[in-house]
Amino acid sequence: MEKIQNYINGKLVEPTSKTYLDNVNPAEGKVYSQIPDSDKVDVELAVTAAREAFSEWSSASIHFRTEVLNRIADLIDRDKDILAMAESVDNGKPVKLAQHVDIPRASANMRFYATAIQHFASESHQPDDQFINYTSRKAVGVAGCISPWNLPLYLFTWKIAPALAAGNTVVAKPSEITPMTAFLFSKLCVEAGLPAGVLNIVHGLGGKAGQAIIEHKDIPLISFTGGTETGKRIAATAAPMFKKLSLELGGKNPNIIFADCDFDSAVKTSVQSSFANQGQICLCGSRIFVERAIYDRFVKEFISRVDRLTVGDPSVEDVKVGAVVSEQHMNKVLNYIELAKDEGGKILTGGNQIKVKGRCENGFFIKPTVITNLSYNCRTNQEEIFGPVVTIMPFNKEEEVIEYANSTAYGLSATLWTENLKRAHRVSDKLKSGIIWVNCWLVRDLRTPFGGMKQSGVGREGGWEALRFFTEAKNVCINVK
Ligand code: TXE
Repeated sequence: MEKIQNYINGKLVEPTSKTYLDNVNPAEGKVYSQIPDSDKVDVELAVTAAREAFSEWSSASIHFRTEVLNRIADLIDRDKDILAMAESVDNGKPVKLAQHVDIPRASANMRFYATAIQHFASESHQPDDQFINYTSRKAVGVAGCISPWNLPLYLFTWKIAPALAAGNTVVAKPSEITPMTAFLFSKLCVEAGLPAGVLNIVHGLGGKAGQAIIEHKDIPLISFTGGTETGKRIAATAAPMFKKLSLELGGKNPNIIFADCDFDSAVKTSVQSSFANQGQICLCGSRIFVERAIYDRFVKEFISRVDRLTVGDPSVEDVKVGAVVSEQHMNKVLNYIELAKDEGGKILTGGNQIKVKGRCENGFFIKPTVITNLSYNCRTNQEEIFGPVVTIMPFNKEEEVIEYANSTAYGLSATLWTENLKRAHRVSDKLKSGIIWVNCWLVRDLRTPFGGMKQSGVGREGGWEALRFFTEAKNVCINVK
């Protein structure tokens, strides 16, 4: 059985404790590899390597850093099918989704920041002809990057790329639930000639290896994506240490459909935004609000399309919905379906685990589920479920749906369907979400600020925001007279 290794100081090494955790293939419900159960000793080795590599990497030319990051992107492209299959086996997502989204976007992350750093300017200000201010933005030091299991390599590189491009060195920990592509990625970094110690990957549990990264005194900045509860714990550790924090957390995103929408486009895209990646994307639209005039027609067409989604073996070409990421997560999602029933919800389709024949008979599959007849402020409509489960309800007036949409503790993204331009701007302006899509979903431009409001996060990733996060600004004012 394959044993994943840590990547420390340019070498693939076993955990100092020599202890490992089981890594489960969620589509088969079977252990298929082992991951290092790393601890603070391993983190210390990683931080030492990163600290020692910092001076050379941060003072290397931008051109050199661009070259190395682009070489890594080239190798991701070369090995895209291997990486996609590994992502699918580790996470349970359809291999086609990994091939078309996860892996290409991991490569795009590396390429984007490899060149963005070449255009990342700082400022100068001259209040009069006596003083000149210039702002220098330089790498901070050893960055701690912690990523989740839903888009493993995509979100892993989303943090590492800007951190490295800006000249930091990194100690990264992928989720212990989906470690495989980070391990394969570390091999590509060795092949690309990334200098030793610039990137260090420590595998293991959040509360052990992850916590050791968060609390390490020589890691001054932390970039985290994961659950809101974990984000709270990380902030509690990091804040008294005055660490710079970027927290990309959960969401409970509204998908608002007005009667004047492009109906076919709205219903087709709503199936995607509800169930892509088994609903395990923080940007999924898990609360659907439909204007009453088209509610019955929309529900009928939406359910008919949802029922046609093939759920099954993620390695099979036309499967749209694979396994959810773990047995524990499957049970969490199934418990929420039971809660919905207790709260008066009516299951329009799905609502149960399904047994898939063949090699996946022991896998963790949930039928895409649509629930109605719930109040907008019940727990099912307020808490992040993060699975193939959406609620749907009608609304009458614009003000009413804006209140519903803004009613949760989250504020990550929202989707809006209307052909009325004024309404698009008016409603977008009132929605408390960091990212809003109008008549589309998951269109990503890496230059745009990415992140949520309220309990969906702190700070912004993406574009210049990420490079600003991973650099420290210093302003120098010179008297030239
Ligand atoms: O994420 P966790 P989980 C939501 C979703 C999901 C919930 C929990 O609702 O059900 O979060 O998911 C590491 N110090 N999202 O439990 O625990 C952990 O090892 C340092 C939304 O999988 O937040 C992993 O690498 N690190 C989210 C990473 O944090 C710690 C995507 C995420 O794990 C740690 C994923 C600690 N104390 C889940 N505890 C999104 N916004 O996309 C854990 N970790």
